[in-house]
Amino acid sequence: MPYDPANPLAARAADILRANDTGSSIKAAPSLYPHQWSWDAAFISIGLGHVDLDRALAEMRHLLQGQWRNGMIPHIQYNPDVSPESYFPDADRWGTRYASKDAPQAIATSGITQPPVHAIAIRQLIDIAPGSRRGEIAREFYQPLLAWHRYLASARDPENSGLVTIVHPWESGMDNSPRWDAAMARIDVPKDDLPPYIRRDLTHVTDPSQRPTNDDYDRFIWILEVLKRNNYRVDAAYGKLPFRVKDVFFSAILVTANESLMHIATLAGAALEDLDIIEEWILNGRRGLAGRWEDGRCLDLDVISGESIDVNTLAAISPILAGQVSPSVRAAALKYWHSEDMVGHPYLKWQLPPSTSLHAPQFNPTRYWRGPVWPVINWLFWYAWQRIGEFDIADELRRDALAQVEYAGFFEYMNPITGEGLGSDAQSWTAAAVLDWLAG
Ligand code: 9WN
Repeated sequence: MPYDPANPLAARAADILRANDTGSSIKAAPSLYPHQWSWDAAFISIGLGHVDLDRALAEMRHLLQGQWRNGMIPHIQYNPDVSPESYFPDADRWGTRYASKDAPQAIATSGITQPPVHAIAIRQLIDIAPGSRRGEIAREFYQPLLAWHRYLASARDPENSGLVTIVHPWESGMDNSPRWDAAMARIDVPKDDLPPYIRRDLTHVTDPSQRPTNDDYDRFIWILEVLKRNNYRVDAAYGKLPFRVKDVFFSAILVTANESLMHIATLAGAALEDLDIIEEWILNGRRGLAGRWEDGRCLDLDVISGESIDVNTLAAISPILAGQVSPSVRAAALKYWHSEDMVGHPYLKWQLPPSTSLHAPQFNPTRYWRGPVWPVINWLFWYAWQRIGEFDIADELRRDALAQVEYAGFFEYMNPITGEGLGSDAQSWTAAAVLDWLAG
């Protein structure tokens, strides 16, 4: 079903994307996030494709202009027209063009990355494009996406485990999740060696308790500093980096993205050797995830301590994002999903997954990634349940997720108990998720 401007929710969603469009790229949110974020751009393109396919493709093209020579897609591409005072860390703080030979010189970017939703987005855009354009789109995006996935399979997996190592909590996309607490607590920030900074995020939210704490921020900025002093060479400096985690959520998205890449490769007429490589990445990723199951949950691995990260969050069922789940994985995921840790908790306003279990000691209904429901994450799990054939769950999820946005507005995240909208209003990826739900 194409975009229907007569549907008021769809029309509001499209208006948000239009209002956040700077002409060259779409801000992740009007004031809190005034630049182009990597996985936001991919989600935005998925929703925007229903309204304007060419604008959605242009969004991905713009993002890829900032791709590094080593294949990495940086997590932020800075808009040169936006004041450096509107977001911290600003482009100068990263200083990527001076510190790294791999970074683009003419475009300012951050020096870390985010989950690889991009091939999924391009595949979705190919699916809605007219048949006559599909090959052309595949050919345009195939090589950059292949280079991106190759970077993740090599620089980010020196162990060849099939799992991606993230080197900063921001790379996970779930930046302040309690999954990172133990690894973060170990980082002792040398305050006299941390160049001073001013947080800008707190000026854009009504209540600072919805955002990370100052101690968290010191650590976020200290890891940035260490990466910069190592010229953003994650491969060369791997053993020295203070935060290294095999992130199962990121790794599961990569498997799905590799399946999308396989489709794009085929349409683009890629060489057979390429298809073999992508197939091996998929199998290796699934093997890696299979090895992370403990007591019915799939757990991240703290590479530095060698320990599993035992926290009840939605990431525990990440392997369903990787598709083709075995009967035992499906059963474990279904059990966890319906349990009180997830959508089965009686206090929930809607049956939507909280980012952290209400039973977890770290649960906080209003703080960033520590409890709230994120519409964009609902979209990902809706997509995942459909892919593995759990259509009833997917339908219920879509219905409740739309009801939540109708109730709260297009917020970045919502209180799972009261339904109150939190973080940024007019968040682009929330609008995009709604557009895709209403189209499908
Ligand atoms: C840091 C833009 C981004 C999302 C992340 C979300 C939040 C940034 C921040 O906003 O992170 O990258 O400043 O808190 O956690 O997933 O991409 O929407």
